This record gives sequence, C-alpha cells and structure tokens, in this order.
Amino acid sequence: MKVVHSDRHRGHAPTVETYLGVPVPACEVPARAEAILAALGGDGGFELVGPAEHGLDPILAVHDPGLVRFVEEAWAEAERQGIGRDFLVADTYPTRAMFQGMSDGLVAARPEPRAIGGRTGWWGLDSSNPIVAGTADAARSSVDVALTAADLVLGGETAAYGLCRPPGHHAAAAMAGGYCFFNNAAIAAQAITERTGERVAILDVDVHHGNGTQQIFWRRGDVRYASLHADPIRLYPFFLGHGDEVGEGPGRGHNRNLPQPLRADDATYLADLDRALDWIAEAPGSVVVVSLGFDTFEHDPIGDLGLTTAGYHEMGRRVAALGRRLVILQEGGYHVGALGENARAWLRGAEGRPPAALA
Ligand code: SP5
Ligand code: ZN
Repeated sequence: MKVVHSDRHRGHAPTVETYLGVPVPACEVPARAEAILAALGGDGGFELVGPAEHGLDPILAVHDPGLVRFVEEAWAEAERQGIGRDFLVADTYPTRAMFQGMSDGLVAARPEPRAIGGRTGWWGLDSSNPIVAGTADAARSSVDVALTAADLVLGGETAAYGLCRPPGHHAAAAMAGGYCFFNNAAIAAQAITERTGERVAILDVDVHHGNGTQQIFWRRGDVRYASLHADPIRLYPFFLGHGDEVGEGPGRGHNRNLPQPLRADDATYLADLDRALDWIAEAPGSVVVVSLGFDTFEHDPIGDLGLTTAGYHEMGRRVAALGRRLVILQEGGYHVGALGENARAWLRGAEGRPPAALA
C-alpha cells in the first residue's frame, strides 16, 4: 500500500495545550506522525510517497471562506495584536445560549470580531486546540496528503493511506476544534464524489465523534457518515455523537452514530463495526473514506475504550472485506509508543497480510 506523508506537519508543533483552563503538555504533537512513519517505513511492505499540491479550491468546497481566512491569518494576527504567548487559544466562545430568543437572521448578521481572542472563539469549538506559527501550513499539507491518497485510489489503487497531521474530523464547515483545522476526510470525500459522480461513505473509527464530518454532510444523501466512538455523554466532543442523530432533509438516514460503552473491548467494538459496514454496504458507491484514529487503544491517554493491537488488525481486515476501495486517513491516537505498531497492524490487516511479529 502507498503511504502519503509530508514533513510539513512538523510546523504545527505545540508543546502546550490548555485543559480545563490549565496548561498541560500537548497531545497532538509531531512525534505522533514520526512514530507512524518510522513503523511503516520499517515494515518493508509500504511505499512512501509525497503529496501533490491541490490548492485552496477543494478546501473551499467544504469550508466557509471565513474559516479558511482565519486559519491562514491567525498566527500573524496574534503576533500583530501582541498577545505575547507561545500559542493562541480562544478567550470567549459564542455559545448558543448567548443568542437565545434572537431571530436566526439577526444572529447570522453578528459581525466577526477583530480582536484575536474573540475571533479565535468565533471560529473555534474548544480551548484545547492551540494555534502556532506553522499551524496553517501544516493544515494545508494535511489536506494535500488526504487528496493525494484520494488521487491514488481514483487512479486505480485498491487502497491508500494518508498520514494526515493535523487531523480533521472535528472541523466543521465554519469551525476548527479538537486539534483539527481543515476536515481532511470531508474534503477528500467531496473531491471523490465530484470526480466520480458516485456516492461516498465515510467510516470514522476515531474514539471521538467526528462532529465536523457529521455537520458537513448532515443534509446530504450523497455522502453517508458512520461513526463508532466513545459515548459523548462521557467524552469530547460532548454535545454531538448520539444515536438519534440520523441526518435531516436529503441527508435523513445517511448519518449513523454508534456510541460505545466505557472500556469497550475488541469483540464489543467489532460487532458494532460490522453493523456500520453493513449499513455502508446498503448504499451504492465504490469508495470508502476511513477516518482512522488509534485513540480507541486500551492505553490511550485521552480515550476510554479498550481496543488492542490485535483488534486493529482485525478491524483493517473487516473494513477491507467490504470490497470497496479505501482512502484511509489518519485522525487521532495519542499513545505515541504504540501508534506505529497499531497503524502497521491495521494497514496490514487491510492488505490481507498477517499481523507483524512484535519486536
Ligand atoms: C482528532 C482527535 O482525536 N481530537 C481529540 C480532541 C480532544 N480534545 C480534548 C482533549 C482534552 C485532553 N487534554 C489532556 C491533555 C494531556 N496531554
Ligand atoms: Zn480522537
């Protein structure tokens, strides 16, 4: 399998994030991608390739131009306004109760603030998502990695893996958050449906609900979204990811959430994976975009499920058994020491190769 990666992810190098208002070591760090790259490179069965530049148009096909402008300008503007910090995190968020009782039109006409603290809240979900000098360039390269993986599959590969970093699935049309700036999987799915005229499915197996992907395709019947994730009653993103969120309008019945119990093991999880795969198989289409997270791992520092490395091999095997072409894109996973072997297990499973003997 071809593995698409770019060194430009390294520009997004936060060392600190804030968690419940307190600075803590950053989770979403360059070492994550380096660990996966080293393991896949060392396997001998993967071919490493660089991304092609795809420009802004495919990003603007799913994102609000205001979000794109914000991501591109945020760091320079933070410096210009003299925040005097190593990283930018929002100060104030426009939470829905602030607008209670106002008409939709008047709410929609509220202007974007100019002060960078307010502006970051305007375009953001949460305060655990630091922006640094190289964030915008890394986010652009991550999209290029995803789109290059999609190109490979549309060009005839059965499957391709995009080592995206930063991840994407929490980014909505007009919102960054959850370590995500541009929604790599949504941008790839949109490009695939435009180019093939086919329907596309997105299977999201990150431990967190992909609220951004769900939002982007909420009213669309041409891209269906299935997600397995820790029940949002317990875990980020808290406010979406419940089982009764099924899409609306033309998208009704094209969104499927399968929230998982605390410490769900391989067997519990894989039974729901089969439900998601059967549901994907009900709709036509030849390509599935996989939002692949390893924060479902039993030892992940921020997840609360119980999957094992052997479980990832089986997951890859079952997803490939759908018989559709796979654009596999990296999302989360924060146990840096296990990321390489987990990625290797999943992708070897998808290729029909046996699990690697552990070193
Ligand atoms: C793509 C993805 O997996 N995003 C996850 C976003 C989770 N956001 C909340 C994280 C709060 C945990 N912070 C503890 C930091 C310790 N390093
Ligand atoms: Zn996650």
